[in-house]
Amino acid sequence: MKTPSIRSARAGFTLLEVAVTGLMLGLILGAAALVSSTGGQAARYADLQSRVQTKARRALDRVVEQLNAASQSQIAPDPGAVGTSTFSFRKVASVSNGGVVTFSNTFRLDLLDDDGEADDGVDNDGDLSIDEKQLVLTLDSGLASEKNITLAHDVRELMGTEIANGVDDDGDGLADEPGFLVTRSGSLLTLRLTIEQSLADRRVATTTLQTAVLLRN
Ligand SMILES: [Ca+2]
Ligand SMILES: [Ca+2]
Ligand SMILES: [Ca+2]
Ligand SMILES: [Ca+2]
Repeated sequence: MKTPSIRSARAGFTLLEVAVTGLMLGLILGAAALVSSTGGQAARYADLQSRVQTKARRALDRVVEQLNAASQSQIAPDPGAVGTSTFSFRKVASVSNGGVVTFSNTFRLDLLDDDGEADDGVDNDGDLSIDEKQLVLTLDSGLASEKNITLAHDVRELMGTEIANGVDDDGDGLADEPGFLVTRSGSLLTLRLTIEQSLADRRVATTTLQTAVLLRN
């Protein structure tokens, strides 16, 4: 009488063990998939942050390279303390023994609508950024040889954490300043640039960098 009941109980445990094992396996696989998916998203975001930082650094490096030897007397309009994101400049090309200075052709920096984007409060190109800009350098401005070079795409419409509200959100003394801004104090130009891009899941990577250039007389 004992044997069948033990066998039956034994068979019962086996089925229960199978069920528990199956459940645990399911949970483990589910957790692993979740970790893998979360890890993938985190990696994609870290990659985007890295690319946005690199893009901002390279763009500012190129602007600084172009402004090397720019003359303080040849910047128009004068950025002053309020700043500007669009200006022309000329570099000191040579200085004669008698002190006569000659200047280069005119360069210009412009903050223009990014490719496929219009300044209309809407994300026209579907990249989740609204009214983003591109920073464009013009060589030989006003001449037949004039040439445009884009130094950076995905420039945020406004600097850093600024939103269009007439208020200075980031506390730098300027309200609603653009995502690329140059100010001047004495012979020192200060340049700031914000690059921003989003992932499809709407996570946003933003980098704001600042650098300075010493102008020639
Ligand atoms: Ca856009
Ligand atoms: Ca737009
Ligand atoms: Ca501000
Ligand atoms: Ca603001």
